[in-house]
Amino acid sequence: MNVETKPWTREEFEARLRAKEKYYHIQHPYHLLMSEGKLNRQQIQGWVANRFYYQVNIPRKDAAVLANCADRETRRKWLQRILDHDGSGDEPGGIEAWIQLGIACGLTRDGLTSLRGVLPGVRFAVDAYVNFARTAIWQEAACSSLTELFAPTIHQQRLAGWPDHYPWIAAEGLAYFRNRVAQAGRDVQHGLAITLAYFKTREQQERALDILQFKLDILWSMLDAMYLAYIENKPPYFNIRQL
Ligand code: AHQ
Repeated sequence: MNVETKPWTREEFEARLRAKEKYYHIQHPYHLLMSEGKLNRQQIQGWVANRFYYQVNIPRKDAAVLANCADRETRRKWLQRILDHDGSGDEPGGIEAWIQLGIACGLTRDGLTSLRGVLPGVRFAVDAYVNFARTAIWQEAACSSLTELFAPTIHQQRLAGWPDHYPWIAAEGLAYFRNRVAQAGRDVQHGLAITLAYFKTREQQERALDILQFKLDILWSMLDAMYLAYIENKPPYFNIRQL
């Protein structure tokens, strides 16, 4: 078997997955401005309103994974992701926490849930993620969630920086980020175990890296749309004279 077709060891495969961190959206100019405290109120509100579309679609993405998965043990674990976002029992869940973030940023519950502010480019990227989870085999959808390998850092960066950079946002609004650090860590252990166990041949391992890059592209493209609209002030049709 020549070098180009020999499967990577489990350790090498995991290292190559983790090496994709350099493409994570923490490096996107929008996020860099955010972490430096350089976004104004409207630019923060725009980000929160657009990311809300991503958040409300995560449980639907995860329900698609469940629907495609015949393995009861996997479903029992994967189900927790839906409960984390939709809430269960007395737990209001992550979608409610994101609404609280929006309210802390000066948005309204109705404004957020109406999805009126969602940019076309954000909608296309998020819908591509949900549709991928609906049509791919569940192991490939599980692999696409591995961008969360890199998520704890980005949530911790917000928790550390926002109080100083954006003192106008009430501290309780940051609860989503606080809850997500631990949840992301737990979810990613499960997603990584599935990925390292399923993608065995070199061709499959290369496919896994392509799937992770596809998801990184989704996160990056969302911020591209927001950058054009809220930093460059060139939202869709900005140059079309309104009759
Ligand atoms: O808040 C986030 C979240 O709930 C999820 C679920 C997970 C998935 O299944 O793809 N990915 C994800 C992410 C969340 N927050 C993003 C952020 O930057 O706040 C990061 C994102 C991810 O890394 O995929």
